Amino acid sequence: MDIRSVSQSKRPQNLPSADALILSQIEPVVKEVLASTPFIDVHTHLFPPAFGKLGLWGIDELLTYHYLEAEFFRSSDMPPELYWNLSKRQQADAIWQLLFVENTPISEATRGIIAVLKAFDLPTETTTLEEARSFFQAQRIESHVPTVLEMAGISTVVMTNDPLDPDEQLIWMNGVKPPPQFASALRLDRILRDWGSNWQQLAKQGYAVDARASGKTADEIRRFLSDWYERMRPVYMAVSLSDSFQFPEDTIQSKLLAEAVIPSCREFDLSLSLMIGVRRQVNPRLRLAGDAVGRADLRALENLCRAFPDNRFLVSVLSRENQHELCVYARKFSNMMPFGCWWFLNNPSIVEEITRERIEMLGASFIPQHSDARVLEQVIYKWQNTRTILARILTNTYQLLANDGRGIRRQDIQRDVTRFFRSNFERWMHSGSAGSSVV
Ligand code: RAT
Ligand code: ZN
Repeated sequence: MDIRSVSQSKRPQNLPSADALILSQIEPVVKEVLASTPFIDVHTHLFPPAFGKLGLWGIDELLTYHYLEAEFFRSSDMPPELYWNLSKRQQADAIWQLLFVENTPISEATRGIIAVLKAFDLPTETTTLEEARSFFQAQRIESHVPTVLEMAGISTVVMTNDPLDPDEQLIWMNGVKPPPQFASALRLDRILRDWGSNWQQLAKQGYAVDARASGKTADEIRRFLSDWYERMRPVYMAVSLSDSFQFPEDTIQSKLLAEAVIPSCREFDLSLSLMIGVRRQVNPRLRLAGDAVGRADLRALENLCRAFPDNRFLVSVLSRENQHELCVYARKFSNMMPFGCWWFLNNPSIVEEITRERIEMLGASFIPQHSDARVLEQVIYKWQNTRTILARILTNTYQLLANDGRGIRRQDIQRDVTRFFRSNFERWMHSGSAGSSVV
């Protein structure tokens, strides 16, 4: 129906106003708004140039992404032990040869490589990687980073910052400050998931903690978090949790969460990001590619959101089977913000399903996606794919609404897209001083 074909004078009161888009205009406007709105990438593993070797970029890193290594081991006869003994360049060559030359790169992760090569006008069908290697070698990382962020349409990436990673610790201790495009996130996996192997690191740094997390341990972890808050100025704290995560329970993890991390988040007005459902190292031979997924019991999340109404939780769940429950909990607890289609979910068919479900249940009150990029240039294909899927979903959503009788204006679309990819996150960062670092 051409909504604008009804003239003003004859227009009954319940018809949409004259500045509404006609149905066929919705798709181009949605695409244009998605393309012109700079997004915030709320969870990545990227680092700015000042963090040196921690920041991964270029063709060899792209090809040895653990998503591709997992696919390589499916099609190769090479035992993982042999692969790990190769140099990075040899590994990249082996992956290129097997997944791109001897096979058609039809999986999501392999298509991503093709899209990145294409974005830089590099050959996508050669047998060797020489041209791509020369191109990346010729780039200066300081100017390459802003170019890539611009190509991906993102203004800011949130890093993953582990205060107990020895290499990263040194950088922060030396007073290196990330530029405003790189917001930090204080990652707590070593403390919350493996206290037994990590408490001594804190003890060596002068915090009065012990293996059983007794006595002053919780207070001392709060002192540790306060020191790292000052150093990193994070926009949130974060932890990934297994599918067996429970709260409350009689464990060190539960105690440290309730007595150290959650009170610290309140103290610094930071949200806590919970990424639930990963089963680490089901196949250790594959290293980073050896993690899997399990369905979690989201009553733990219910208990957290109810017990700590003054805390804010950003939540991503890895299992497809947990997605609907997550939406239901988001309707019950406004202190919880679902975000992203994480890791094994970041495939067009699943992103489409989850995002439609979230829109139907939550309107625009969630953060549809993050990239989880580990290698700089990945943001190009990951955000390209997100924009393509979102264009389809939003067009359909607005067309349904227009058919229901509500006129759709460009500013409605802009308001929703801004909310999804910027302001939901900015508002979630609240009034905390660090929030201002997200630009
Ligand atoms: O997606 C990934 O690269 C995973 O290996 C994990 O890093 C995950 O995203 C995480 O942050 O734990
Ligand atoms: Zn991640």
